Amino acid sequence: MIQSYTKHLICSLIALVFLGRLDAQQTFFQGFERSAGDTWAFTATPAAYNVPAAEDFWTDTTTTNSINPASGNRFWYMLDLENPSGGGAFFHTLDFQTVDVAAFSTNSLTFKYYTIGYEAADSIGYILETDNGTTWDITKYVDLNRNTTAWTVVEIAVPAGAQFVRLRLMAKQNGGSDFAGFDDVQLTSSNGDVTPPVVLNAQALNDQTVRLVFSESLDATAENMANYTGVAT
Ligand SMILES: [Ca+2]
Ligand SMILES: [Ca+2]
Ligand SMILES: [Ca+2]
Repeated sequence: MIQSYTKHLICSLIALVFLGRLDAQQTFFQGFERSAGDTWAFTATPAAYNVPAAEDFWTDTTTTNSINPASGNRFWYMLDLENPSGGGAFFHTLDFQTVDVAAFSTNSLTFKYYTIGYEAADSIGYILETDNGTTWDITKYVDLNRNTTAWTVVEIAVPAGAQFVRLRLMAKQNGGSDFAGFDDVQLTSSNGDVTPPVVLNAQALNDQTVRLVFSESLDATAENMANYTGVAT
């Protein structure tokens, strides 16, 4: 009876911890799909333009000749930004809505980008600010790869104790053969680590031993066989 009660109590506590973790999380996402799933609002400067006749693009769009969306049906597309169609020889920017993360201890901030043929004078990157102001410190600019030729994930480290997250994606570029895209901009804030380790690879070393590679570090208790026999005491 006592044992049964104890088991019930443990199960309840585990459920509470699990639910508590689910509650203690918020996510903002922008996939440029023009859908309800795009919860992280942004402002484009200059305003979006889409001029096929001049091959000048700073806009969300569907698949193009050079780049497909990283996810979904649309992404943010850039071609020949130094143009008379609304662009020019300056950084174009996407500023994402300020997010209050004061209630959370852990932030995961990621986006995907794609570049083809950017030269030294061209540039694509981002600035992260953690105040709730409106200015952007160019000395914080992070310059990214000019020729990824594939969608590439950028993971931005948000400093511990950050009260706000503001993200500015940026690009400047001239020429009709320099293509780029942004997609899947996401900020997930939580208390504690809510992302479980995922098995990335399994290798049979012999008929009794399998080596597993996980997506994140496991602590040393993963090697303690007692942890696999039931509820630890
Ligand atoms: Ca998308
Ligand atoms: Ca052009
Ligand atoms: Ca160029």
